[in-house]
Amino acid sequence: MFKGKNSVEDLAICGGKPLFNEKLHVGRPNIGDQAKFLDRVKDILDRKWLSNNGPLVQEFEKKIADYIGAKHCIAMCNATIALEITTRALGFKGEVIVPSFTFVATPHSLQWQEITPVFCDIDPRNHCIDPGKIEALITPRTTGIIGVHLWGSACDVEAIRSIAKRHNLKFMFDAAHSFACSHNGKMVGSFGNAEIFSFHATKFFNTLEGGAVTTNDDDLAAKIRLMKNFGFSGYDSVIYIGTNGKMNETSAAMGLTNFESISTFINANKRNYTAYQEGLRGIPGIRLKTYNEQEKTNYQYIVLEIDENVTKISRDLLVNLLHAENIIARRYFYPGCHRMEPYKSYFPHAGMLLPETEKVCQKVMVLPTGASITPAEALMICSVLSFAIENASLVTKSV
Ligand code: T4K
Repeated sequence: MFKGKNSVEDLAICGGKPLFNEKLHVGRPNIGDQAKFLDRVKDILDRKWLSNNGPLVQEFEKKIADYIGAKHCIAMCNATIALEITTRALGFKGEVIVPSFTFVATPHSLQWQEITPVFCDIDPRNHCIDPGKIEALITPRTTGIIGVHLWGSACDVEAIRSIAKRHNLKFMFDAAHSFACSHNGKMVGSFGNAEIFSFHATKFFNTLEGGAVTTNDDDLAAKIRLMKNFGFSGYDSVIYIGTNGKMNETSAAMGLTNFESISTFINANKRNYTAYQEGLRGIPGIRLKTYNEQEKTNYQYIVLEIDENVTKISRDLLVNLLHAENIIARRYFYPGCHRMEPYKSYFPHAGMLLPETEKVCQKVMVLPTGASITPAEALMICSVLSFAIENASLVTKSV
């Protein structure tokens, strides 16, 4: 037991042999009916219409807009480009307030355009931007606010809306994690000036690579639609700086196919979430993120907070132990965007203004879920955690 000293592999509980023969990953793709997907791909090939607003992309956009109740959905090649295009279309410049506790794509989409991301601290209860800390960051150069709906929940939309209104700022949401989720009974997708979804392979609902912007603003939607196609307004006329943000037909085929299985995917996540709830109950020092059962959620991330004062074993050592058992837990979003380049060099003291972000970055661990994980596997993962914590003194001595 925990015999090794030098490498992650040496840490494995069962004498060097991992508990799972194959790696269990966070973000293993959910895949719907393969035959239906392949039929759609065959149609694409027969039709010889592969990209540039093809029929499947149009069908996909309509399905998504109807599902979330937004007026417009513009499908994109990924959420990062969708963020870049939307922030540009909204006229963001100067400074924009964003949380640092997010995937680095959120601030990168701004910095890519030489807009300064001003990092705001988070609310430790939901890991989302703390509206109470936004106003102190507003300067004459501030043009907007981006909230990030993390883990399948939503930010405090109402508080952000009223701050934006008071200061005449535009605001939007990075909803990469929160497709198929609701907030106060309304589907995420039509809050703020616009919302962005990611349909990357690792998201519970994927289009291989992909993303979308949704909005109720007709003018904004029209502008974004042109900007994702180089700014072309006709065959020979360009009216904006644009880029290539188009979703291709194969991605739309995957999206339409997976959309037909969306409740199966959510049920699998929920089933695993319930198993994790049961398996983690009573393990001291571990808190599983909770969801408001009155709202819709996708349960796509199993998010734990490790209180090292109680577990007596560090979050990082627990992650290493899990990896040794082929359980590829992740430390999203360690170490925080403000500790990554170029932000680390630009704002070396940012951490002093982000105490909650700093704490949460040291505590969070994300465990595997999705249709390829079974509740039995989830329970075994909990047993590994329980075993490691019960034997904390042995483990910490042996490494
Ligand atoms: N905003 C937020 C809040 C986001 O979380 C993200 C993306 C974005 C914006 C930008 O969205 P996109 O531009 O990507 O549409 C992964 C994803 O690549 C990224 O989309 C996601 N967030 C982020 C949270 O996770 P990494 O760097 O952790 O990826 P990677 O390659 O380590 O993959 C994660 C795990 O998934 C691996 O353990 C293996 C598994 N995997 C992955 C792929 C691609 C598979 O089993 N099969 C696969 O095909 O970023």
